[in-house]
Amino acid sequence: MHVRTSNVVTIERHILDQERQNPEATGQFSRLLYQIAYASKVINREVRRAGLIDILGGTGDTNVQGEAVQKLDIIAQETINDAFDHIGVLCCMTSEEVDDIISIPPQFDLGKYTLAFDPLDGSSNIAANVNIGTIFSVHRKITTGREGKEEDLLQKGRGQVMAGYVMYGSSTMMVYTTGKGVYGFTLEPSIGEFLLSHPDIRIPQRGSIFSCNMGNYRFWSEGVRKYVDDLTAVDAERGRPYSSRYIGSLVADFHRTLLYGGIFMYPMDYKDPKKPKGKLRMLYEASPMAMITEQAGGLATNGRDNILDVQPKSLHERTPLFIGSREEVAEAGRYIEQYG
Ligand code: P6P
Repeated sequence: MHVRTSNVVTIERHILDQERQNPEATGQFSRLLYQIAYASKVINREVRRAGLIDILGGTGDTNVQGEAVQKLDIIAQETINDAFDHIGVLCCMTSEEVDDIISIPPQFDLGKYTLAFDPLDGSSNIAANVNIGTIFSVHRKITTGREGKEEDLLQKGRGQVMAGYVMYGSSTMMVYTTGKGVYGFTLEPSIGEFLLSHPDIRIPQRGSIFSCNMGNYRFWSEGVRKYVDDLTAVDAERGRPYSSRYIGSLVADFHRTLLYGGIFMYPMDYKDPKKPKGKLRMLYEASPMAMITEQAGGLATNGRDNILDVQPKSLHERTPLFIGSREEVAEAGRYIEQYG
């Protein structure tokens, strides 16, 4: 049956509709989103082929996090870098895969936005065919002069003008917000278009699932342990015990939390003295996911402060993360306030 195209909203049509509603739109957001959609289609193709051609397995290199780098990480990094460096919208970028600030090559025009991205989060799961993802965060340039500086990247999450992720899984989805609600698009591979599938994502105020790596339980603070003990108590009246779901890929665990509700936690743990603030990174993991969550009616904290109000001090800094339904994240905060 032929579907009338007037009922189908492609991401391009959605972006144009958003632009029409925003009189001072300059088209720079549109170009950013087009390129994100383009880059994610290229990465999607490589991810899907990973099982078929020999690009699985590490490069033998390690990234700034000291983590083994999978070849797909490099492909994703280069795909995003090459999709954005020439479009005249960005003044600089930062990526999980690159130690220092990424400047725009001199032959290209400079723009008034910055891009922070994790090109392929969860890549350690690639060989197991687990959902992985690209996470992105956009801020306006705040310093004088044409070149982007670290200060333009080290902004509080509340200043983001766009945040989103692409999840490569049973279907490939893009979820993003520009501060006017959260929209989900599903890739229709037969036509290579992202089609609007979730027009207004809202997270339940309370859920019934908690998501964290229980293997770290003994390394968490007393407050976090007491909260997890509460979630796993036998107390039907309070909806306990919660179900536990954890796949170890932030985009997959977050996406489920956003749609079903509940809480995702990566607390600080005392297991690794090199990571006193937990494992997840502020600029291109916690901050964009926090904007999406708040736009969907949820909450994200570091256990004490709203993630969006924390001033980042370095490009690859880590942060504890409690994110999801407002009621659970607030509950976790009360246990941490009372017990540390
Ligand atoms: P752990 C993947 O390596 C990642 O950065 C996130 O995608 C994920 O949430 C987390 O690490 C999983 O960490 O310590 O539970 O394996």
